[in-house]
Amino acid sequence: MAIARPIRMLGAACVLLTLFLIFNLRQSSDQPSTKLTNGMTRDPLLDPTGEPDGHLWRADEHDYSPDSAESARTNAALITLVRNEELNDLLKTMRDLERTWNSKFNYPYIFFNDVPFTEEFKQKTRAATKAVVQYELVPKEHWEVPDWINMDLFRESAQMLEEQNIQYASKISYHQMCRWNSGMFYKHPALEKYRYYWRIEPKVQFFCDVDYDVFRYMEDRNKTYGFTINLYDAPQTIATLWPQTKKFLAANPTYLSDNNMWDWITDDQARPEHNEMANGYSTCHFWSNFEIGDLDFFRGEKYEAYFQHLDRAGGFFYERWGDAPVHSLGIGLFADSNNVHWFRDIGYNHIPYYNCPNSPKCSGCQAGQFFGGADWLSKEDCRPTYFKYVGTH
Ligand SMILES: Nc1nc2c(ncn2[C@@H]2O[C@H](COP(=O)(O)OP(=O)(O)OP(=O)(O)O)[C@@H](O)[C@H]2O)c(=O)[nH]1
Ligand SMILES: [Mg+2]
Repeated sequence: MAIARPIRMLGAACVLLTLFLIFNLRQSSDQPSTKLTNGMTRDPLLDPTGEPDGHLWRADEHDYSPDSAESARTNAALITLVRNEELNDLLKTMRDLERTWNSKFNYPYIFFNDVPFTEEFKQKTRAATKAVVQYELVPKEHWEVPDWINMDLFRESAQMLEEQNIQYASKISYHQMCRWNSGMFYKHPALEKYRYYWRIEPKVQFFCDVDYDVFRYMEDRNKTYGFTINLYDAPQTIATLWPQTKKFLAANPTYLSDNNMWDWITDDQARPEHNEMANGYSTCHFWSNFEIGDLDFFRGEKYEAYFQHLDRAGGFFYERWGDAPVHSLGIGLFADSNNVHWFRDIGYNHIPYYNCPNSPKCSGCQAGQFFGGADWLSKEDCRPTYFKYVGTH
């Protein structure tokens, strides 16, 4: 019996619709959460990710025992500014990092605090690792609000930021923390003998086994800075950071690196409204709750002069300049971009963003997932702009 033409048409339409739905479902499961732009249609973290090329230092080929005076460790430390109340979140982080990396290499931990650590904090963090652990008080003069800051002006500005829903705007300790992380941490005497640091925060997660010495990697390749996540900032918090930076550059034109990241810093295509509100700065930055860096860069003449200029300008208090955009501008302007490395193989999360590679060494995160939570978070991804202008190295 012949099937009526309208029924045939309906059948064909159903087949086409089903194929269309299958195609779309596959696309969205290939790319779980990120809307990439700038000509990038696929998250590079979906491609199989291995270790970096070249010689790597491994724990089974060298002496990395915790107390060895002759160990293969280079002069580097894991550093954390942390409050006593965050002990449990920090212990979780330490467990992750020990499991995936540090139980093999035993780099020392240095914990910093603006008040003394409790005995419980010391006892429990010591029990979480075989590595040496050190507890340091932040010197008062590194933490206190500088005397040129007008506290009435601070309160007024904080109020205005609060009205724009800027988190922690009136929390003075948050501003102090951002300033310390921007321009003070590398001046702490406990870091004097070290060249490299890896910054760790309570509550962050590590997902992938890393089987080589990342500090030796930095040293052998002459890397200045390593990151995992690249984001946009809230432009209201940094309205005058770029104008102040340009002022500093005008007075110190020779500081600019020949191979800098100017186009990433000043991009006005991907999010024009961000660039406008931040007066010429894209607001793109390395998310500094994870960073592996060369202290010699931060202690160097250029970055230190830059920090002094910013500190005098007052934006750590009158706005809410974060250490992430400040480090990023410093690195992006004064370092050689070939010496900045994306640690794509280090699976990482600080709520709500992820760096999650496609690798059998990882578990607990979804390859290519950039955020956890509401869809609008995908807008905060600045990696496409970074990859476009700087690269995926
Ligand atoms: N000792 C001490 N550590 C602090 C203080 N404020 C922040 N920190 C630490 O500084 C780091 C950054 O602070 P967070 O509160 O995590 O700031 P954030 O990452 O911008 O904010 P969240 O999104 O809430 O995590 C963390 O390691 C904190 O433990 C403080 O007043 N004293
Ligand atoms: Mg945090």
